[in-house]
Amino acid sequence: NRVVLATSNEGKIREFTEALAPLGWTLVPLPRVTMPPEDGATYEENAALKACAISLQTGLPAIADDSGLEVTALRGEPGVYSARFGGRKTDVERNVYLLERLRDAKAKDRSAKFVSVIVLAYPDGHLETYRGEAPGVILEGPRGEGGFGYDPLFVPAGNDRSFGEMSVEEKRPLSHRGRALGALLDAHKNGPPE
Ligand code: ITT
Repeated sequence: NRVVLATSNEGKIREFTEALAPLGWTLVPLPRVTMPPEDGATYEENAALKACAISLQTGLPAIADDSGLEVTALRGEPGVYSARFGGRKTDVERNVYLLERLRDAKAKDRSAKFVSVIVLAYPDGHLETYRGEAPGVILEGPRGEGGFGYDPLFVPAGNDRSFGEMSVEEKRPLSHRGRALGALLDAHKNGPPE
């Protein structure tokens, strides 16, 4: 029941590890393998690219997540390009850039949504795909030290704290990844992947 976690993003690793614990799968860290370029046009394509490549190279089932933030006033940017928004290298630089873009656009609409697509790929080529979304708003400035990526700027709908102010456990039921993982957990209640 070994499954490779096909991500090198520390924040995702923390969230997957916490959420998948009840399944009792042994999560294998991403070995030193060649990750394919993420050149798909959709989260689904990119998640499948990552999960399939790792499953084929390791001979084990592999789970990958492709995700992004879609900002209404920026017509859905950065979307699938969230990890390299504006060519900025770090989370903090991308957060600063996002705030600049919203200021330049004189955006009154601060609404946005996070999207996560999780693909579980098997060495025989079989794929399972799960999608989750989280609507919310973008703050005027960062709040909180937790989470990763755009978390300090994002307040999920119906809440008053940002993802950056929440623990992994608090973020999960409200987040895109937590929702996609919920569907995966439901589908695997009766045992691990073979
Ligand atoms: P892997 O491909 O190794 O999984 P990555 O960070 O490159 O890692 P993505 O291509 O899916 O992953 O990029 C998604 C980006 O969207 C991520 O780097 C964050 O900037 C942002 N993001 C996704 N989910 C997020 C979350 O829950 N909280 C904050 N930012 C998130």
